[in-house]
Amino acid sequence: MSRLAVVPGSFDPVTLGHLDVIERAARLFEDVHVLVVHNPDKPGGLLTPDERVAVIEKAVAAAGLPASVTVTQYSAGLLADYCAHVGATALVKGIRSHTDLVYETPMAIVNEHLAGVETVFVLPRPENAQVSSTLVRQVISLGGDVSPYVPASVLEAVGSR
Ligand code: COD
Repeated sequence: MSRLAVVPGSFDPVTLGHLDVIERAARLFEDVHVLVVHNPDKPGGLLTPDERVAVIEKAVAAAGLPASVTVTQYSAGLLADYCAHVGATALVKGIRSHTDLVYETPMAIVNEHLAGVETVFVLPRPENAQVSSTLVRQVISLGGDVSPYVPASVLEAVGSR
């Protein structure tokens, strides 16, 4: 049986840090679902969920990732429920700093308890470790250049407005 990993995130917008994590998941697991999840703690947004999915799909294709990496969205409930529904072996999350680890650890414990799904933490390349969607949104709102931090599909989506 092939092993499926879910890579969840708000991805508003997807960054080179996220792509780094998705690439690592694709090396570790036969199938990968990149899951755009509505995070109620992060209201508003740069891109709609549909736009985020489209932008990630283009970035994944441009990065030459296999067709086993698919992109979808979820707002129906617990992440653990999605994992149980699709039979995921693992959640894959990126860790940039100890702050991420502190934030992610309780969720990992609860997700294992609720759905028996393991959380695998991966480290990005150092050059991607400081990038965040929040930073990218701030730079865009002030008219700055985010091309060092995001895939081309984000620049296209933002520039076409
Ligand atoms: N390098 C490496 N990893 C990175 C980088 C980077 N530069 N930037 C972000 N990441 C990682 C984050 O640490 C995170 O693991 C992931 O990428 C997604 O990041 P974001 O910012 O797009 O998304 P978040 O932080 O808003 O996470 C949204 C989730 C929905 C994934 C999260 O809130 C979650 O897991 N929620 C669980 C909802 C639930 O079911 N709760 C009930 C009990 S747990």
